[in-house]
Amino acid sequence: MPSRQLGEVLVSNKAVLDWVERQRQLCQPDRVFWCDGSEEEKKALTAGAVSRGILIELDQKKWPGCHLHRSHPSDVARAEHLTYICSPTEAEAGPTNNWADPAQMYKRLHAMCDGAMRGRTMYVIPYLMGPLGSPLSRVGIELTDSIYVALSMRIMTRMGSTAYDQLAGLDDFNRGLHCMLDVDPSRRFICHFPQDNTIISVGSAYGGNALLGKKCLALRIASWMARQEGWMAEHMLILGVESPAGERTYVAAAFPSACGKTNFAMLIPPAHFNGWKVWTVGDDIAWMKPGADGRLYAINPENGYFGVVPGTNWKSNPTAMQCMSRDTIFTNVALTPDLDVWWEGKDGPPPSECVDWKGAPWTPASKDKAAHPNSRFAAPMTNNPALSPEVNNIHGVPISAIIFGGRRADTMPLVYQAFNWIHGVYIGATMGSETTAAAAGAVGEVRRDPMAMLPFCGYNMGAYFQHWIAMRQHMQRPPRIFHVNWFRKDGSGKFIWPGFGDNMRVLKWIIDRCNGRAHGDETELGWMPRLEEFDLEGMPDGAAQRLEAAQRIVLSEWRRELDLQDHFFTKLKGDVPKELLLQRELLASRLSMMSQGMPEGDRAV
Ligand code: GTP
Ligand code: SPV
Ligand code: MN
Repeated sequence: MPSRQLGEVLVSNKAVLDWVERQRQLCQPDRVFWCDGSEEEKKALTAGAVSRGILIELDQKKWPGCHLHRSHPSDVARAEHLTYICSPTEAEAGPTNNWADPAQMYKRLHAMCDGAMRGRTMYVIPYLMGPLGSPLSRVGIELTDSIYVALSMRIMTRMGSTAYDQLAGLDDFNRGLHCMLDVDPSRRFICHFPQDNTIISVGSAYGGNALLGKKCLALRIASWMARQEGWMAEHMLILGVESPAGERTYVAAAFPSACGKTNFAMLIPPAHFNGWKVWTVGDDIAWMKPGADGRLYAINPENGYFGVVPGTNWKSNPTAMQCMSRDTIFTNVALTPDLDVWWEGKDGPPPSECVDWKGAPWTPASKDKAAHPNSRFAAPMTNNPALSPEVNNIHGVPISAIIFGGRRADTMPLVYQAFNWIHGVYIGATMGSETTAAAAGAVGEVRRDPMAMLPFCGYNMGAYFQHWIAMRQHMQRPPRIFHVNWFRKDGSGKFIWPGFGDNMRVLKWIIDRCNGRAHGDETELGWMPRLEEFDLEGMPDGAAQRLEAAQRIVLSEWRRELDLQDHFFTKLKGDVPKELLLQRELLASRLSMMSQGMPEGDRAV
């Protein structure tokens, strides 16, 4: 066989060749570069990106293989208002998604992409979501004119010829077209065509908008496929807890963007949990399917982590610090004069001077932040010292618990357990959380974010709830369902619960419940730990009072919560399954009974 030069075509699959050729004719790049995923290719592309100033090489002694990228200042987070589900009818997209008619949207986008890569290179990125050979894995091909996207996709997915191995001769692959255009918010669209397994993203080169394997394929398109095919695509971390005796229990947890998945998936237990160990399977996305034994099995479709940087340090998340210690692309952190990186919440004092995420001079006296609040690291999962040995298991890992959790300053206790599956689906469906910097728009406003999927569900949210309910029939041993909140605040605005490693105490109760080893007290909300049995050993004085405060059910707060849930269900119109409306009624009546015997003002929920 003649030796292949970097960038030359490496696939003979006709469906791939035809589709790429059609996109080439549309976008008219000067050059098409077929990625193979090799080390040699990575070196060449990285050198090219550095020479063009797209990547800045960091101090290679401190940060081997690491680079900094600065995105356009208008392009620093997911753009939910510019994200569309283009299914044939508006009803299929549902009231929580932006919808556009597919034919019209194709026309509009094709006009925008017409000649858009003139003078540029089109990178052809074959990628595999999930382990090679897994029946759950899916293939995508992303065409992009961003070398930063090409290098990031290499970290975040199993990129290269391995994807063609999974595809074999078939034409069953996601077609993803990404054009940077002029990175102008007024010409920015992230569009999904679930029925065509197609994504077109224009005008953004940031994270979830541009790395099409992640939110676009692995959540929006996959959630639609999963409903057709009887599985689940969820915004969930997957972790394994190993006991000193070697027993491994796997849990999946859905927290909204920037609400703690990466941190939880990399948890290091406090000293007193000697012999306990948490293994990371995934930190953002879970694909789950019932197995022959009646349990729910999960794979992580990703190959790396695109994690929030600010607040990460050797105390809060040493595992993440190790993940980003080599071969990592940082986006929108600050750069020091000696080519080190800095961000708010890093260990040690801020540098006396540096260059902020926009490239402007910064000192501790500056009023703006040095790193963008949504600055991120893209690191290969193989950097993770706690990477689960099961991460490449083609069958996935059996899930014992599903944990829902939002960022709530009030109302929501630290932890409770659903009475059963359907009650758990209701708890997930009514989740609320404060908005974060992960999406463009206001930060800190409580909104409903069902199952942490509000921005990621590729079809009608009511039908999605129905799918969750229906999945129960396919599992003789369904996961138990829990709700947690690490973010409840006290009267002075401080977090009541220390979080991070101490979340092991909550996780321990959860897995003990799953394995039939811990008591639960029945409350209006669900099962709660018995406070006197909850493991607080090694925590500072006052921990018992703080736990009690974190678990408190405050009727006035729940009254408001029920109203907010009602508003949300009303917004979904007739699409909410009646089972969930009934669960809300049951909760209201339990709380109403609780209010009997309370002072006048607290009664009548
Ligand atoms: P996405 O990648 O956007 O989907 O987010 P994520 O859910 O993986 O969020 P991540 O773990 O990166 O956490 C984001 C923010 O939450 C960071 O600022 C963390 O410092 C903070 N955080 C995470 N866990 C805890 C916790 O247990 N307690 C508190 N108080 N903050 C936490
Ligand atoms: C999120 O916003 O949930 C993320 C980051 O995980 S991004 O990939 O940019 O969507
Ligand atoms: Mn996410």
